[in-house]
Amino acid sequence: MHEKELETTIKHLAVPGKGILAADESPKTAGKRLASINTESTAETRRQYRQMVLAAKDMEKYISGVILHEETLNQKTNDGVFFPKHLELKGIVPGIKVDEGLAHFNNTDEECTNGLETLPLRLKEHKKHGCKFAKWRAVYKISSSTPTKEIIKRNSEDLAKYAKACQEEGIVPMVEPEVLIDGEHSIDDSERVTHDVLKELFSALKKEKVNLKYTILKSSMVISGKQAKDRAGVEEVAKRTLKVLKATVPSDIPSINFLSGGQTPQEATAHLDAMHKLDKNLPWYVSFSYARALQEPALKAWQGKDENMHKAQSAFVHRAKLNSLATQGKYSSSME
Ligand code: 5MM
Repeated sequence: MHEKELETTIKHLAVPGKGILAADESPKTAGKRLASINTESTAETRRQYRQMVLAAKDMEKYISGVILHEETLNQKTNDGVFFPKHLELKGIVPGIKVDEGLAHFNNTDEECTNGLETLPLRLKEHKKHGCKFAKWRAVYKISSSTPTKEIIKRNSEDLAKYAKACQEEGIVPMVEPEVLIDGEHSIDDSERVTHDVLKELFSALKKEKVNLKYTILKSSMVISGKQAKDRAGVEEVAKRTLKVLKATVPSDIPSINFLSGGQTPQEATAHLDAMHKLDKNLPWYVSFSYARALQEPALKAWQGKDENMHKAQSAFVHRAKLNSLATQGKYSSSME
């Protein structure tokens, strides 16, 4: 294993007061984001979208790493610099999403993640582009019959195999088991499922001999379903999330970076902040790896127009700053 390399990457990612930006939307998802501002999705408009966010002045004060999509690796900033190089020059670690999306599991409605077969080859290529960490996402839908034990086992094994392959290439794996927020489920259901998913994940990582010291967990929060009637408040989400993490995540894990998963930007910041207000002695660094919760306000301000670029970039950096404050328990809604 490339211990020194992995250790350096962790040191540059898990920086107090900073978090990770997920800018790895597939062309399909990026298309939905662009459609929301009436902008056609082409390789060029997606490049402009990345430019808007990644060239924002001062983002490096709050962002330690960025997860990119493969398409972005070969695109350049307005100044003609490849995006991974541009990030590196700002002192930000470039990362890459390496899963190849979702597929039906055993002819059921549950989903597993594609991409393991071609992974070793792709990791070598991404490394040449300067990527130092990689992300793989597994998803779980909560319903009266899901997730099943079988899908939890399969996804955990795949996440472990992926993580092992990354470490063998000197790339830090970011393992992302996402328990979806969609649905009417209660926070109790979310707690139970998140607990089971994380327990199985860490058992699979152990079996595969993945070194946890060089692994980042990208987790969802324990939260009521988006359509649930009595949704739990901020304190409750923070309390339950920390309860599950403490019961399942070994302290060897250096950093836990949450996904926002459909929470509003304000909710995602408030939840992270509440965790830090509740407990000042967490065994891991606890931060963010948001996509929507960091980029949504900027996207709205931008509207695909050059003349709005500055305003949009300010909105993005403001959001990043509020989340940075949240990692220190210093956020307040009056700062919005
Ligand atoms: C869950 O999605 C990840 C975090 O984003 P949010 O904070 O918005 O929930 C995100 O990294 C996601 O994996 C990428 O955007 C890629 O998604 P698609 O669906 O395009 O593969």
